[in-house]
Amino acid sequence: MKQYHDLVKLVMNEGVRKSSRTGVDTISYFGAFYRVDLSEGFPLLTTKKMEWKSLLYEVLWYLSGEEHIKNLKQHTKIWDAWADENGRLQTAYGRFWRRFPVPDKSVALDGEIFVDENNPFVKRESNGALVFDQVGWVINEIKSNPNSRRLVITAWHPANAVISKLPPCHYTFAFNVSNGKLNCHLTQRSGDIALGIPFNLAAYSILTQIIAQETNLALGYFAHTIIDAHIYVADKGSPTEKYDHLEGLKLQLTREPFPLPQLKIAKKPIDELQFEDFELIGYQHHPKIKFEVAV
Ligand code: UFP
Repeated sequence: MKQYHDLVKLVMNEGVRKSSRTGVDTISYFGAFYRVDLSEGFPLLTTKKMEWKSLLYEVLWYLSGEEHIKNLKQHTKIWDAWADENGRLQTAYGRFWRRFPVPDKSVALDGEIFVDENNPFVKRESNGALVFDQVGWVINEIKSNPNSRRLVITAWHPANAVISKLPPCHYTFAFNVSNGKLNCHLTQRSGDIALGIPFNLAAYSILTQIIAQETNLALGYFAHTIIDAHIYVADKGSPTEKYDHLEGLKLQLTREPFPLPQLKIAKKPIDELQFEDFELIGYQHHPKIKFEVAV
């Protein structure tokens, strides 16, 4: 995919070297943007092998609204390091997408606007908490008011972000309908170009296709803004050497992309979709490239 290769080159050539929380330096570029036309195929990178099954399980976990990884961890270990011994996670994207905490009328401040319990997307949970289903609301809005410019879903909860071990990286996204096509824009505060971004791109492309199918729209663009777009780097012979991503990315840039695969999704309501309902067709790819995660 040309856009990904251009992004890698941009960060390599224009980025500045900075230290990072992980102890591994990065080459960092502020404010990167690219977009891909989803009607041209499913943008799973072809210039390296992508383990797409774990990311599909992750998307379905987001849509489940769970704040724990008890079910997810049976299929992928990607979130194990961030959860506590009971499988609870402070970075539960889906928990905020599907069950965002809302102020209760009884405790609302004077003049505060709160969502009424009669709103079909508000639920009272068994522990008494009032929550709002952002995904359900946005789908309903896309169907009834497609020209809306308020089709926003957020995973950023300011008080949660203060205590979370890993506050959401891809923290807000918005839909847009133009010419009968569904577009999606993702804003990401921090993006690891070699490891994270290829997964984030594929995950939100799956999500956009799910929502397009649910709302009977054709596929439009996926657009992505990455506020701190970075490549992990380390000097040869330094203690962090194994975390260097530059050599692997340079190898990837020499590879010629294959035509994109297609993703087929069974025609089912969004909350009934399961792993088996997704079929990846025609995924041709170059060999895997090993990148170590700097935690
Ligand atoms: N990261 C991503 N995408 C993700 C995710 C993490 O690129 O979906 F969960 C990377 C970005 C960064 C690190 O390199 O993980 C998070 O570190 P920080 O919180 O310091 O930005």
